[in-house]
Amino acid sequence: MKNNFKETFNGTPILITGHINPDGDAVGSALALKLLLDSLNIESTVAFDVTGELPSNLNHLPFNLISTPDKDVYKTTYVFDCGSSSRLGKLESLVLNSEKIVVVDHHIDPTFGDLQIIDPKAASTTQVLYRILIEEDLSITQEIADCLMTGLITDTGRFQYSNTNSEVFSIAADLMSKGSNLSSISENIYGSIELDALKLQSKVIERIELDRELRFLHSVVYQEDYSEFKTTPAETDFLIDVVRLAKESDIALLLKEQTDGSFKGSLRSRTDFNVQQLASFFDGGGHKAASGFSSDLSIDEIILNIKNEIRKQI
Ligand SMILES: [Mn+2]
Repeated sequence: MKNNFKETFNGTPILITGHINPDGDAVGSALALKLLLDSLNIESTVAFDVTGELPSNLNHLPFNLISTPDKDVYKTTYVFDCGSSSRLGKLESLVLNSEKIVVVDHHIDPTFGDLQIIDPKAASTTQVLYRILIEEDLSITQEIADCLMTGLITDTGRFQYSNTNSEVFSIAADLMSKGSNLSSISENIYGSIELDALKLQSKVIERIELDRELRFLHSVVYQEDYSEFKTTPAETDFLIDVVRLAKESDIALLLKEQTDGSFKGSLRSRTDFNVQQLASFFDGGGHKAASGFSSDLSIDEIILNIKNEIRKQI
């Protein structure tokens, strides 16, 4: 299947973006395209709606290429790893105003975009982008390979989640042959955490509550934790991976209080249980094994609703 992706490069000016507070997959795919367009001498702007700073464990990526939009209208906008336009945050109207929106993603059924290159079965958006680059005979430099590898590593949880299939390893192998440094990227993403953020981990573990019957557990990070532990939300993405470790649970939830008192929830499943359905109860989204949502409800109400939804599924 030909997507004629290359032809879309003609519609300048170009904006490249992804979901609000982008993760390794969103930033990785956006910067991979930026590097490619730079190498072809095609001007483009990469921008995201970010609360605070991007996580430092992704700073092996060329963050210096990220800027702010300086035009009122872009002819072509590329959107990565973003299933719904509301997840673009404050860039939403700018994106929707552009003449052509190209959505590259692995979420189910994106609700927007003129050209959608989607594979919900792909482990990461960078996997979908990799296929396009190969198909269109576009060159993958070492820097681009590092960007693509980052999305592959983060969205498969270091090649461990159930979305890790043989194609993922084939792509990783090819990216390594193109010079991508798997071990140093993995070290930056997973092997090094700010000491202050690490200390907060003990508090979050202490707060874990387990429902043995539902095999569901949850914990919470409050706003005041960030000041007490001198850290920021961007440095605490790893906490859900700690919370989900408990053997007694199949479904894990970490709630993070936002500045306005609402909560952001990260959900993980270690079985066939589909946490995306839990997230969609709150109009959130994601994948079967990892999803997220936002809610204005209290913690107790959120937990109550989640438990009810779990009971419906099991
Ligand atoms: Mn993704």
